[in-house]
Amino acid sequence: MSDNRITFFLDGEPCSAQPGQTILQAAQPHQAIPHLCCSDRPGFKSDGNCRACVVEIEGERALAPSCRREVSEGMRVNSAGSERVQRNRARLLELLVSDLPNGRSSEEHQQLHHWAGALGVSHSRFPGGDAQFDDLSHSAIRVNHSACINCQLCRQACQDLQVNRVIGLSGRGTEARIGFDLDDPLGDSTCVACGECVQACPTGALLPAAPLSRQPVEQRVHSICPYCGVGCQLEYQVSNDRIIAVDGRSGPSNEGRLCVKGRFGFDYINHADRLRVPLVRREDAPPKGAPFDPAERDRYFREASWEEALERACEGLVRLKHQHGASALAGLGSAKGSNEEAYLFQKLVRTGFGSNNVDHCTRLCHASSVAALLEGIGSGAVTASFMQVVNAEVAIVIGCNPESNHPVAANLFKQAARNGTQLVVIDSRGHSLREHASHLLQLTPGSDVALLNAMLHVIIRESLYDHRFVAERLEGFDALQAHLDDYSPEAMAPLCGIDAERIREVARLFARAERAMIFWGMGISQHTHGTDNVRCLIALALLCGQVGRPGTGLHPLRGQNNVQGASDAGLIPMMLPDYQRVDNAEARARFEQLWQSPLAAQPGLTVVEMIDAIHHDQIRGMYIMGENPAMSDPDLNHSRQALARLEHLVVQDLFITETAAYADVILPASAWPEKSGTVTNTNRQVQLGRPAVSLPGQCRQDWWIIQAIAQGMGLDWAYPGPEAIYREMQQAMPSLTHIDRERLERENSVTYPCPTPDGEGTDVLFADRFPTASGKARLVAATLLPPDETCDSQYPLILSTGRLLEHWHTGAMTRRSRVLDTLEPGAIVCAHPLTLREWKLQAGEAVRVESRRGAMKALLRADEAVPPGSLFIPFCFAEGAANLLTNPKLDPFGKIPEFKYCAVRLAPTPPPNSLD
Ligand SMILES: Nc1nc2c(c(=O)[nH]1)N[C@H]1C(S)=C(S)[C@@H](COP(=O)(O)OP(=O)(O)OC[C@H]3O[C@@H](n4cnc5c(=O)[nH]c(N)nc54)[C@H](O)[C@@H]3O)O[C@H]1N2
Ligand SMILES: Nc1nc2c(c(=O)[nH]1)N[C@H]1C(S)=C(S)[C@@H](COP(=O)(O)OP(=O)(O)OC[C@H]3O[C@@H](n4cnc5c(=O)[nH]c(N)nc54)[C@H](O)[C@@H]3O)O[C@H]1N2
Ligand SMILES: [Mo]
Repeated sequence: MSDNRITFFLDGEPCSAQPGQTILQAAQPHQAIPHLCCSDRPGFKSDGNCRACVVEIEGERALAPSCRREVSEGMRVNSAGSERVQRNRARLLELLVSDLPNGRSSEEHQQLHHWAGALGVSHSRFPGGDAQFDDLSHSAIRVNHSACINCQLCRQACQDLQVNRVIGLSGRGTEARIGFDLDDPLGDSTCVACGECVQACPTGALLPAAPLSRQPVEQRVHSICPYCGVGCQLEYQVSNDRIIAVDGRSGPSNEGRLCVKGRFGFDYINHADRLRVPLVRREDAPPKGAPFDPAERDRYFREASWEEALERACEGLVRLKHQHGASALAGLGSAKGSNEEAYLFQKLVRTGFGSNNVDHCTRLCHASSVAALLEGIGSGAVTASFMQVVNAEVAIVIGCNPESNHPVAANLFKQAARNGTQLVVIDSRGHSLREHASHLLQLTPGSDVALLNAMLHVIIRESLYDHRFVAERLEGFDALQAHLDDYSPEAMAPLCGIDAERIREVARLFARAERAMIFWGMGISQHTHGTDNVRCLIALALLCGQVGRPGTGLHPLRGQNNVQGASDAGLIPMMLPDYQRVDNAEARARFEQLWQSPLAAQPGLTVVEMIDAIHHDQIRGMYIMGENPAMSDPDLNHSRQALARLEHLVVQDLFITETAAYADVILPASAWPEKSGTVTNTNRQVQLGRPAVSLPGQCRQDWWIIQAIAQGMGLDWAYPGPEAIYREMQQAMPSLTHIDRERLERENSVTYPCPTPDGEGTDVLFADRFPTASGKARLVAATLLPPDETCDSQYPLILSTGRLLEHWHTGAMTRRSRVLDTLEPGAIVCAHPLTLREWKLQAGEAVRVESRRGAMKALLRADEAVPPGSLFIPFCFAEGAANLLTNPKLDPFGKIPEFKYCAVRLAPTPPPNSLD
């Protein structure tokens, strides 16, 4: 690098630069040159049109924009040292400031204010603009066109970085200005409020609609987003112990980007509903299960000291264990907390409660994926990061909706598609990624095994599989080949609703690709045949040799910010940390030694099994941290009755959730921005979260509360903090080798497995062997099974449930975030316009949806993406809870319920005659 450096002169001083650098870049280490239209972030191009960065180049008459000109050997540049340059810059900034209210800039004008201040421009002498916020139509972002300098950074952020295509130029010449879609008000446009434009805007023309505070930023804290498994790195801007804004930081999985939740969804931590004091159920409270009205909290609960609350919490747990044995207790840990908390929680259940009755939301999520992956390739995590999509020729995106659920990963998919990756989207709903897809296969809900087996059939019949890979690295080929005989595309087409020729085309496309990946989500996993679905995907990738190289791989998009980490840490009833089976005596002995405690050999109960066990009086007491099963479990009437039946329930959360309403003791815990700890994202990246603000009221750290419960149950724990817990985890979990806390402090993110103390972790796994006994992967055949509950004349509509971009699961956090709640304020049922017509209903009308298990009410929304004959209901709204309807029947391997398919009807409108 040093060999070909060049020398130039900045205000007379010799400076060294790399060839190709702009003057602005080369000057950076020596002198900050004002600049607005040129971003410091990679991925942006500068048009050089703001001219705030002009410099004088000796030998040239006109001043030159330093962001556009490259340095050259011997070039003599005059910048801050030149009066002419400084005068010019100041005049330019004064002109820009003149458009602002009263001809003055303020903190909210961002870099413009900063540079105006630096050049001594306190106000403008030019006539001022009218400068109101001229577009207040959007609840997340306000627009002031008069502060806009047409620098185009917002357009680049929207179009190139996020690939959202909302911001463009409207008008011509000097009239040209940024516009949204067809020059619509922002609130009416297709904007998804990711706020990337706000982050890019240097002048405050685009700003958060309602900043939480106008005070100057006092502190900037680097951490991780608490929402999805992408694990975006971010910077909290803190003032007066409050988060006032959030910007993306350049982490490996987000490269500076965020989505609407990561940028605008943090005020939940300050919401009036936030628990601030421990609560205990009043002796004279209405019976559990009576409708709970949060406004009448004091009829149900009373405030207690920590001492009293903990004593009550532990007394109940100890008593039930004493009376009924260890198996009478169970715990649900959290994928929203840190690795350290998840590890402590499972250790508490295993060594304190004395059983393996510990689980978490992974059971409702990718449990079937993990079951199939462990069986097939010996490892449940992704084989490659989603960033590998840019190296793939073909990527199958099946049963997931990344634009709403992993938005920042979706942006990378869209960028890859723009650069030539063919995206094959396979989903029962019309898909938001479809505009970027080369193929959209809208299959019949629940028919993935039919479609995928037909693809496998083609690949084997046409000998398109990777013969060497099959011979050297796989077991079970002959059995699979024989099994697939009956699954020709012609035979499967009527079942899955995809044309036989189309099936052939996609099978050939995937098999012939040099590098191909498969991404999947809940549309695959949340079925009673979820494990079978994933077996087919594994077979597809393996047969074609699409694992172990860059641009290849199997990637179940993990959902919660820390569901990978919580699973790794052992929040699973059959697994100790790092997937050591509890019924493996050798593994157990190792943990008995480390924890100095006997361990139960019998696998524990899973989430939905626990609910049934409560009904059978097998489980009598529970400790639930950071989960909301009274909203997220299937068949809520059944699970809520179970929660009411518990003799003792301890809930540790941020709010009085629907679950906490059943509690005997409620412990006010720490929100993510208040804690220190590690989380592991979908890409196996272990990342460090840092506290930005202090705990409100009497809230305590989650790890501290878990430890206090452990002590109350007689365990001699004395962890001083998360660092000590992490050190113990490293002893227990080989996956964390070489990923020390100190290293994370420096690097923020390290991928596991990491083979050396300071080298990079391994992104693409299994180049040579699989972590199975034989080193080979196993192909497992899947037979066709219909969904557990199919439609009939009584219940003629298929119900599928899932998510909305703006809300998180049960809404506990996002419905308490102003911007997010305003964008999606209430319960909805989505149906195709044809379905509405058939049922003689109008969009906007309130309807009742009924299944064999329950009923709910919501407003109808017309949505052409939902197939006719189906309904889609997001499960985030308590007043219209989708899970009152869903079917709790489980996949036999993953023990995951069938959230994606059950039979319902709309009422009171009678079903049309055609369906009798
Ligand atoms: N905004 C937001 N983002 C989230 C979450 C959230 O609550 N809100 N939750 C996070 C969590 S924990 C998870 S697990 C992920 C989930 O992320 P996704 O897996 O994307 O979850 P779903 O919304 O449930 O969507 C699943 C997709 O499957 C499709 N589908 C339904 N049935 C079938 C079928 O039979 N076959 C096929 N092929 N497709 C089908 C649906 O149409 C939908 O597009 O999202 C994470 N991200
Ligand atoms: N119908 C239907 N149901 C589903 C699904 C579906 O697609 N359809 N998807 C399933 C899936 S994939 C999942 S992952 C589950 C999710 O189900 P849950 O995990 O039950 O849902 P969340 O709303 O994420 O619950 C998280 C809880 O943790 C609290 N919390 C947040 N941060 C912290 C913290 O730092 N400390 C503590 N102590 N508490 C905290 C929140 O207030 C909230 O109450 O839902 C499942 N249920
Ligand atoms: Mo999930």
